[in-house]
Amino acid sequence: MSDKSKTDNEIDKSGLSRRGFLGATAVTGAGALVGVTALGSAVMSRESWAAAVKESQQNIHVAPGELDDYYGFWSGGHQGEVRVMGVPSMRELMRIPVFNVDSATGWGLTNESRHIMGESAKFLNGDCHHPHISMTDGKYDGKYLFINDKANTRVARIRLDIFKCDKMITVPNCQAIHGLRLQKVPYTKYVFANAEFVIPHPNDGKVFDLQDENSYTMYNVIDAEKMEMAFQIIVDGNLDNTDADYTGRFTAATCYNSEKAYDLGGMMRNERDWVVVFDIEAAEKAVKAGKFTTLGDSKVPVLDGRKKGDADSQFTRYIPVPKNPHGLNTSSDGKYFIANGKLSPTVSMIEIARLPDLFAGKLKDPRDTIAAEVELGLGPLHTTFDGRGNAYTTLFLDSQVVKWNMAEAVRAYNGEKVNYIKQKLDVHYQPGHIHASLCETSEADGKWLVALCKFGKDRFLPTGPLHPENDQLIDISGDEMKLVHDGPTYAEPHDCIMARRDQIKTKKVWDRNDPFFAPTVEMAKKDGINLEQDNKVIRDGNKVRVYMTSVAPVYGVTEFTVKQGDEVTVVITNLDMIEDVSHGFVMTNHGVSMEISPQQTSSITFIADKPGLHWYYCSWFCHALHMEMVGRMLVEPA
Ligand code: CUK
Ligand code: CUA
Ligand code: CA
Repeated sequence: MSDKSKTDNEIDKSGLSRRGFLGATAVTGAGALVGVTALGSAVMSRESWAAAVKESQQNIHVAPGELDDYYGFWSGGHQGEVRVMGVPSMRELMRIPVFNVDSATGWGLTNESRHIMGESAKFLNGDCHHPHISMTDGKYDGKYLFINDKANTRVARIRLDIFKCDKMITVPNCQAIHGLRLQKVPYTKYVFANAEFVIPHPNDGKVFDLQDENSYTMYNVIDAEKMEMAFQIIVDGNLDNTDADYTGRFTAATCYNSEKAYDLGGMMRNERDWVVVFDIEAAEKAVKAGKFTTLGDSKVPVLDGRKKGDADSQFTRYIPVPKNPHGLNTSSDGKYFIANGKLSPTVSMIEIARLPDLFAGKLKDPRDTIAAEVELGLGPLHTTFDGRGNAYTTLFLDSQVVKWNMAEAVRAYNGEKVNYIKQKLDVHYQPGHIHASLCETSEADGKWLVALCKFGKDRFLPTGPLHPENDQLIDISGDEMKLVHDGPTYAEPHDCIMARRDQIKTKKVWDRNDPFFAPTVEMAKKDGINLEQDNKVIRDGNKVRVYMTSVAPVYGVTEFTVKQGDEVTVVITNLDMIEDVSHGFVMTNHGVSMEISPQQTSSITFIADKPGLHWYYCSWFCHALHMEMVGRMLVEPA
């Protein structure tokens, strides 16, 4: 860290010895990282917190009949879904299954969802981290939400008019999509997705050496509308998190394993790793000019963004920053890419206005783009913004959120005596991501902040060895941050995003022409079926298609007969027009369940492998006679 940053600020007062811990010698192993944590040394008891926040509770009480001001979209982590929350009430409004299998809606079971998941429907798990809403002119346009799957190297898109996933792609030639962000300006043409792990190319079992020049990972650029790969850029090192700027030209990504090491000690060897900056316009031009290669069977254009000796590629620059940096956040004023130091108590502010000169070869040293290296505390992971010039950074090891002023931090770095640290707030405990309302748009409004804490020990009723995480809501509308709510969450919302409620416009009833179930409509057409009227069984060898309507509280077909071993597809069209009258379809003892909301068509395929009478029933309580909404499948022995 720079000596320049050692000014007379609050950090110094609160004791540098503890803070110096990670400076040079900290790398004795992961145990040390958690060892010094504040887990056992919370400054206030749970009870005293409760008393302290009582008065600010008024702000978050959303009374019966009132609506929240913000939609929050929470990643469900390795549970695989997206959760929709109301903010500030922190009430869960809905869940959107994405990379998981969902028993209620039939996601992963229905033909419509499996069609969207494609080949990857064979995976029953996912690990999502980064939900982001599409933008136009740097503001949320409410069209889509995108999210990564680290576990199976996928990216999914959710339509925000129906709150359903409508596209999913597997990123080729890569392992583990982690960081994900969207182009902000002029609109979300691209999704930027970091493949985290370095792998050999081709990965065919002949080479296992990560130092080999054909071992690398790639920055992935996806066409957001088509949900197809646009191009890939090979990088040095690995990739962690990413973000885009407000000019539309640059993106940046953190690398923690510049060492290309296999193990913990190796990955912590270098005092500095780097931020890779991508010139997306230059990359686009190269692709258009056909100056790319491809890998194996894949047709995706691949650009080489690695250094050759000292020479930079035309698409990339590598800016050294300390040490195993993690979060990468673009300040909402558009001025900085901020890399969060993790193993360094600093964040590095990269001045975006200096990047054109860096790419033009006008700067001697890539480090000349650093506006400040700001000392904040132990374990900075992610940073967010209030639109008033302040940034908020999570300190994982200190279990704190630190509020700091960006302009003052730059002045302090340049030698002025300014106290850029505004406040440190204890959170409970070990915060990772942090998100302020509208913070990744030019409309950051500085009202609410959510700190997603990895440990919730002692904040909630005990639930056995597996504890919930703790998402804490913090009021940042005043000069001081005030903690107002503890929200237990299931494994594991790495990240969340908040949009004003007027920015999300949903449908109340399905449109019959919705592309979500278009393949099923197409199939019905081939069978000569009018989905809005017909109740018919079509036999096609050992394939049986049962078409039925539903109107509360009856199915259009209440009995059908098949032969043992037949492949049965049940297609149901819910003719109810009334908002909120969803039906379900469950075939008992067949692992079959699905949702059919008003005006929706849903279908599911299974093998009728057991002779006998099998009841099917409606699973959503739709009517006073919901229990009576049943039917029978009669299976004749083979
Ligand atoms: S990562 Cu989890 S705390 Cu996947 Cu965005 Cu930083
Ligand atoms: Cu239809 Cu319950
Ligand atoms: Ca490293």
